[in-house]
Amino acid sequence: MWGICSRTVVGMAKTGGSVRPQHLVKPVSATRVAGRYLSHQKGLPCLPVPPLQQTCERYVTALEPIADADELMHTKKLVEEFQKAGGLGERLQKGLEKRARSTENWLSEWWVQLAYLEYRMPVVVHSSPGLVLPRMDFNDKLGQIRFAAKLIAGVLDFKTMIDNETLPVENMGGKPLCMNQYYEVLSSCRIPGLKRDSIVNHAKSSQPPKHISVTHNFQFFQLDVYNSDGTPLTEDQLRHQLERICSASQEMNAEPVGILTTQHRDSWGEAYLRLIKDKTNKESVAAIQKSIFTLCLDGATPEVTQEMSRSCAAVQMLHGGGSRWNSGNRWFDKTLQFIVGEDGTCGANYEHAPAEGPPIVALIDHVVEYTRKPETARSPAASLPTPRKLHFNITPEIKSDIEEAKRSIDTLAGDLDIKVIVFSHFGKNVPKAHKMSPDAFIQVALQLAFYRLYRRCCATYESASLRMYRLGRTDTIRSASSASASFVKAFDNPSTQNMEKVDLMEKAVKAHRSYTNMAINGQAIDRHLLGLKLQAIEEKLSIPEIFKDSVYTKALHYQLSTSQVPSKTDCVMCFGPVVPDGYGVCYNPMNDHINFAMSSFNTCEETDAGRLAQAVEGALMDMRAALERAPRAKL
Ligand code: COA
Ligand code: HC5
Repeated sequence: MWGICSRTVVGMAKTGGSVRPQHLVKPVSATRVAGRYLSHQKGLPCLPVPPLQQTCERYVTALEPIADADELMHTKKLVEEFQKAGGLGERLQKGLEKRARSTENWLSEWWVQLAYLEYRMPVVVHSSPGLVLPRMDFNDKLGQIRFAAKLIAGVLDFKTMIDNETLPVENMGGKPLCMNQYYEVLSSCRIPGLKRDSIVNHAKSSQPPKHISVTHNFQFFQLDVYNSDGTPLTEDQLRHQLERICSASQEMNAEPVGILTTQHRDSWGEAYLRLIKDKTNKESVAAIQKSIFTLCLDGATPEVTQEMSRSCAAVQMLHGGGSRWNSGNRWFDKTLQFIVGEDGTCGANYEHAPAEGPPIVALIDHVVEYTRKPETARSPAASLPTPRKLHFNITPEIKSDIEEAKRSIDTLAGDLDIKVIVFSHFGKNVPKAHKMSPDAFIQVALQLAFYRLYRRCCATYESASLRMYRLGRTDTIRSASSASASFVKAFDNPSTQNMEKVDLMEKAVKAHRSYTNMAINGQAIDRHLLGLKLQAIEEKLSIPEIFKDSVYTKALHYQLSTSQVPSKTDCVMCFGPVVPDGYGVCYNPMNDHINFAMSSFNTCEETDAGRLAQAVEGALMDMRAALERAPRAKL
């Protein structure tokens, strides 16, 4: 029944004759289309373990554009040693295959631990993405509250589909996708620990939460969003409740307890224990953690020119602008925070550990569509219970933790440079007309832009979805290939004929698309190599030399960390660089334009988000011009 990984299913509980992961067990309610989710999940294939020789070969090939000849020769020797018959590689491969037979997904749990819960940098900028929605049509407190009420109603509308298991199953290239991540994003929260964090998901408890948390002027509230009969509050009821929250939090000098969540995880882990020593604080924190999501009703943001307004909104969504602005009006551990400003700005920030961007974007697309519909039922609001203010007792110790967190977030906010651009000359339409994959076209343009700035190629990461497999997360598309290197080197060379440029472009685009196909089919190299390394640790064996090699470190030093996140709504997503001297690049290709958010750190003199943005625009334009100059027959 469970395909190739059916032998032992760990962490499973029996429910009505079938098995599901323990953490997904939910009581079956009368409204739920019982088992729909489960039977879909059961039909999904398990993530394969690629053949060892294939990964070794592909690893060496992937190094070609980023390692020099000597490095490559040395690495080739290490790889040969690793993969030889009876060697360490074979032993680890067998261990990994065994793990794959005894788990639902050999990678997912390792990945969540390593990429997120054991990663100790602040979640802010370093891990949690921001999402900027188009500016909405309001400009004052009343408009902010009205919109926020609609937004809550829209999320609850989406939640009904989650609760009833009636979400339409998504697919990629006609193949159904794993839907598990949708069940992880609401009512969940990250909890800081001393060495590693954890995630709690209250949606799976016997009494799932009925409230959201709201923050305004750095003060937190618990707002029940369901009536006692289980029906969600209507928009006018929600509006009334939000008004009550705003009136009860007029004080402007409240201690910004939420700013603690912006800290380095080890520091926050320690401060957390100090914070929850107090019973009131513990209860307040628990109410936030349990809430369905957090709504941040933001205060003012810096005044900027029209041209800068999208970049400024990206800052607001990514880190809140520092302690002087809205960074304290957050609980960054919360999986999902919606952010609504007074000036029509709105968007979200999400803690990445439980899910990738696409399910969050699908939820937000639904919410935006919902907010555009006229208001439906109206109900009397007078008898609703007062939203509960979540109090915090601030001891001198906690006060000093807050001050330290303020200093750190201000440094981080000051260091981050972010540039949002709308590339308006074309979108997916142009590459499609030239029979090229739009995503590959954009990635090749990024390679050209980087080469033009630095005269070299760099290790480049693009997220590929593994959701074709049960509990699948991501693998890496290595966008710097030998084909892209040949293209970028030839493109600005005056002796290269246009025909040759176009030919090299087509080859680079094809190479990228073929790497993408490999990755989404579970045959890329990065997660497999990681798995082999972790298997060595698990079996208490020595770490293979290929992982101690400086080239391996170089291959993982992603100066370009990129991700395509498409959406129906014309929005832009953003995240920080993953290395101090790198760029974060998130893009949303629409039919006739492309939204980009580029980030870099000011402390690195070599990087500049604005310069990269300009270079990408130039690269896209020049690539189109080359295509248009080529004779039609060629296309
Ligand atoms: N000629 C004409 N059209 C083409 C084409 C070609 N040679 N190749 C592709 N297209 C079309 C596709 O049919 C598709 O059409 P649509 O707009 O009607 O859907 C469109 O162009 C886009 O395809 P492409 O640009 O190749 O990209 P993709 O949609 O397959 O996406 C990835 C590629 C890597 C982004 C995707 O596979 C993926 O993994 N996405 C998830 C990434 C993710 O999780 N990000 C967030 C991480 S938190
Ligand atoms: C709102 C969606 C933002 C996208 C976030 C994203 O792409 O995260 C990547 C996840 C992964 O596993 O590839 C990581 N990255 C930001 C470092 C590219």
